[in-house]
Amino acid sequence: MDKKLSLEDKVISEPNSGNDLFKHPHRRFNPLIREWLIVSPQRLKRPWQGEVEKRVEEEKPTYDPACYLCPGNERAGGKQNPAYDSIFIFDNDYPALLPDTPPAKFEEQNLLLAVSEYGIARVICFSPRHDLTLALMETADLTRVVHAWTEQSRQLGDLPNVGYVQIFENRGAAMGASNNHPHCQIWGQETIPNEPTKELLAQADYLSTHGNCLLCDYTSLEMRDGSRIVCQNSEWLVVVPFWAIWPFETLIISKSHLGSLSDLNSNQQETLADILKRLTTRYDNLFEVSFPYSMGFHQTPTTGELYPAQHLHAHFYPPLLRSATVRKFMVGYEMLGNAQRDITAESSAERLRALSEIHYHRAEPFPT
Ligand code: H2U
Ligand code: ZN
Repeated sequence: MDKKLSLEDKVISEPNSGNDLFKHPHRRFNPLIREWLIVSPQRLKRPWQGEVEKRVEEEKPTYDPACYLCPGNERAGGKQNPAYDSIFIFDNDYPALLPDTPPAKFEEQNLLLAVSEYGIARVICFSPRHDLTLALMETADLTRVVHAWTEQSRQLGDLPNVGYVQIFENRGAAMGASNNHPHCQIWGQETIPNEPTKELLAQADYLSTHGNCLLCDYTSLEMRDGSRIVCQNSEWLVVVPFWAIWPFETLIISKSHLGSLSDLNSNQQETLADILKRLTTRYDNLFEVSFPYSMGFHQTPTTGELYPAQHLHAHFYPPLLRSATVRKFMVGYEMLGNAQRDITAESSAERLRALSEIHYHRAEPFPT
């Protein structure tokens, strides 16, 4: 090759067309954050000699006397949990952000910049049962979790100093979760964090250029195409996004143009619970292990401004790659260049789609 080809010089290909773009190294664009990633499907043939973690799945008790989050137990900070029987919400004993932060700012030569940040951090325990996960909870109980998310989003978002509410769950030691008890965190903070900021700008630009919502258009496209769909119900679509970075990354998108969890009606709350259970069950069934992930919702900021382009969605970022013991690391090229994946989004979606929605723990044993 004696000159660099421009994007215009490259042959336009249809997905699965004769020129096999998706079988060779290629770049894909993430329109939500306007960043590229590299897809290298040919690398799946390489041998693996890296770390192999032992898969140890010990039976968990329904109540753990040593757990900081189980009902009736004393927490690390010395407070005692009530004997709760459903959802339990408390202010984080070790919050990253504090409500009594004095406002202050520091700047030097446009090179050093620091600004105080106000915030409130809470923990939401999903269930009194230590041994459960979203996948193992009943849909009715999951609906109560969704209801707590909507109520907390509304409550924190209504506070005068809160401009953004971030809900997230770290599940499993592989993702740094400090506790096995089913729980998530919710932070209400003054400013909009980096990831939603990138998405909000991209969605606003898309709306002003195309006159439509980015994720409404993307939802229609994926529903027409079908190759990246994992599962869906009347209100929610789950896809491995075209631009997924993590091997089995998924995006849950509301089929209606809603901005926030606090906009959900009761049917949308119930159907969100249904789709969460179905997706997390598929994840667990993939390698027959309690699947680790970080997940969270991106919703409308509560700064008081209008964000008509913002479309409610949840990201699931699971690290497992080819088994219960081999995970993807975001290191090397990814720290210094950009994200890269081997398995294509379409093949990940195909594998997730083929899995049962009956959890392997709950499945009937095979007849012998
Ligand atoms: P993670 O599993 O995502 O780390 O969330 C657990 C949170 O629970 C963590 O932020 C808090 C930690 O500060 N926590 C308490 O507030 N009290 C405790 O007794 C234990 C953990
Ligand atoms: Zn517990």
